[in-house]
Amino acid sequence: MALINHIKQEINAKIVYFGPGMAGKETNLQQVFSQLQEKERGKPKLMELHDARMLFFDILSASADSAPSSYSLRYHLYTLLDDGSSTSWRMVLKGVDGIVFVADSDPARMEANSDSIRQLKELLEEVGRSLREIPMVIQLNKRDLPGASPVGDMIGMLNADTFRTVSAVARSGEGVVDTLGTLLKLIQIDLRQQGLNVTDSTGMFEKKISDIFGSGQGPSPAGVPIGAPEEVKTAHLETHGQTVLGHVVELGEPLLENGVVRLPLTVTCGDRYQRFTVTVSVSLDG
Ligand SMILES: Nc1nc2c(ncn2[C@@H]2O[C@H](COP(=O)(O)OP(=O)(O)O)[C@@H](O)[C@H]2O)c(=O)[nH]1
Ligand SMILES: [Mg+2]
Repeated sequence: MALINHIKQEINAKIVYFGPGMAGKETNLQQVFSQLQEKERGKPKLMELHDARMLFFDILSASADSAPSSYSLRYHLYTLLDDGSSTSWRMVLKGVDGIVFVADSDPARMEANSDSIRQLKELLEEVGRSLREIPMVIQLNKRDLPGASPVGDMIGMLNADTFRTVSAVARSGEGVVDTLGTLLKLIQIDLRQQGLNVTDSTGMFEKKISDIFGSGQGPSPAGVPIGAPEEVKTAHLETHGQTVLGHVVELGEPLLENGVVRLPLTVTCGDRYQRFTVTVSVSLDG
């Protein structure tokens, strides 16, 4: 599902942090962002959806030492800041290449964790996808809580024995990079299985995160905190799929940003597809 830009020799992979409200999804993204320098990540953006706000930014796994024929990877990290309805999550999950499921170790949140993973399965099934084909890491967050649910119990309750799990204290940064690094490796394996020649996991980002975080220790602040992300708005347009000469043309959620409207288009023919963005500048004096 990853979007490939042959001109830039770049593969774009979408990562969604999913989980019940207050489990620590936003905290994870904050920690990742704050550890990276400006050249290693894009601007953080915030978009109002129907009933939640979506936070996203991208990070680049550049490949100084890789073969010139291999593509570098740009990872786009997304989450919802609030609880979020199925409608909002459905939009966030569109075209996802990898998932971090953030579970809350608070014993009072065990039912919320189970409900959330069930919701995730249902949302993916609705669009013909399944957790069996999408790389996913389960993060057991808030391990610092006194009386945190035992790891084994949580794995049992989440039916998570077939997934990689990482224990974390996202608030202090512990386990945040381990979680993301574990997922990046799974995504790279998945992309190679799809026949893509991707940079191996010694890319700049992976090296950098292991340098700054050491071996699973807490972070030493390097970059800047996420601060106030730039607000982007969705334009109000009807979007629906259309069939043109056997190609299905689907218009994604339009983005309105600094007087520019970006229209994501996906053109599908059989099992092949290509994504485009139509950019239109808007001025008031026309
Ligand atoms: N004790 C504890 N609290 C955490 C941890 N990670 C996040 N929190 C807190 O949990 C609350 C919800 O976090 P947030 O990232 O907004 O959760 P989200 O709703 O899943 O995005 C905040 O008050 C965080 O400070 C953790 O590892 N331990
Ligand atoms: Mg929050």
